[in-house]
Amino acid sequence: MNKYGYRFSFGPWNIHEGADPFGPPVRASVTFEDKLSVYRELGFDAVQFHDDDAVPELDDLSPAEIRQEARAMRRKLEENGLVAEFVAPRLWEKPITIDGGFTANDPAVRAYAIDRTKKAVDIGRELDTHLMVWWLAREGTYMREAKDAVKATHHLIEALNAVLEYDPEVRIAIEPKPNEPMDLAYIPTMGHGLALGMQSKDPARVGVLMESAHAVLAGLDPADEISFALAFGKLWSVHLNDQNGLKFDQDRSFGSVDLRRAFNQVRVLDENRFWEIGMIGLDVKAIRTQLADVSTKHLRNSLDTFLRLVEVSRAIDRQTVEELIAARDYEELDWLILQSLMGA
Ligand code: GLO
Ligand code: MG
Repeated sequence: MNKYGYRFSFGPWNIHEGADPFGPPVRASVTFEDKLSVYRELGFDAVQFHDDDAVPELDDLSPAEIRQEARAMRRKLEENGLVAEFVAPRLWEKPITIDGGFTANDPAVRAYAIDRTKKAVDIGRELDTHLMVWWLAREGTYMREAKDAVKATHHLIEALNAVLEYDPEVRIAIEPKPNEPMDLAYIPTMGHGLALGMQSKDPARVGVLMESAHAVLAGLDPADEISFALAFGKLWSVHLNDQNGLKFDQDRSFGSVDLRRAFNQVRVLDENRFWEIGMIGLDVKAIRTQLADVSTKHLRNSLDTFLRLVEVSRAIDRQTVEELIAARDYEELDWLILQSLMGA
């Protein structure tokens, strides 16, 4: 924990081998244990888990075996002075979920997706977190005519209800993304995620996670997406990162593309005391060219950028800002912000 009371998290997938669709891995794999040992060194408090990061091959294990492995993972966390932020069901890698899980046309696949998600809930209980994240990777289409979007939306609500019923304590944060891997995703924005949650049986237990790159890919401003969810008390986690325009999901270091955009995300989180609400999750990737022994710098940079921007935001004179707003002198306000970001 830092002096502002923020807690930081990232997922084991954020230390990675650097493969891309055009080339093989360029860095050796780091074992899960070695990854765990760098969290504290880098100033992080918590681990974001996919269900199979915590319990590999869980599809082949009995419920009792799953719980046992999850408990062993919890001990590893404790040994490293860490906690779990959330568990996310990984529904996008298995061949049977090639055309979606919750929204697959095949009812057997939909049943698998719900069942797998319940296993992820069990893992969360053992890891002492009730927060789940649903990144709805393949819930969409490559071909618009391939699924009935009305039915698919109902299937998503059915899945929410089944999981909310399964565990009265679980809270589900939907992580919207407009595309990739699918061409068209069904839940592209905060608004879609929130609307879906409101249709569930227990809207109080469905919220959202805002990822900066996903908002940019949807043509939206991440700070406004954050604010919209905060206004309803529904922002339960964030994946801060950066994104250079409308292209593949880049997961660049926070603030590395557009510092003003990063500043505004920090500003709205800080003005709304987010440190009392949730953790600052980072979902950042080292670029492919980075050598293995220095391949955690994207995490260090992102965390430091966040904390530096908290300082910048708090140092801006409120009174001056209010006077400029009252005078509608937004050009001077612009200059005040730019000067602050330039360290003037
Ligand atoms: C991909 C998503 C992905 C999720 C993670 C947690 O675009 O951002 O990294 O955040 O799988 O569910
Ligand atoms: Mg993410």
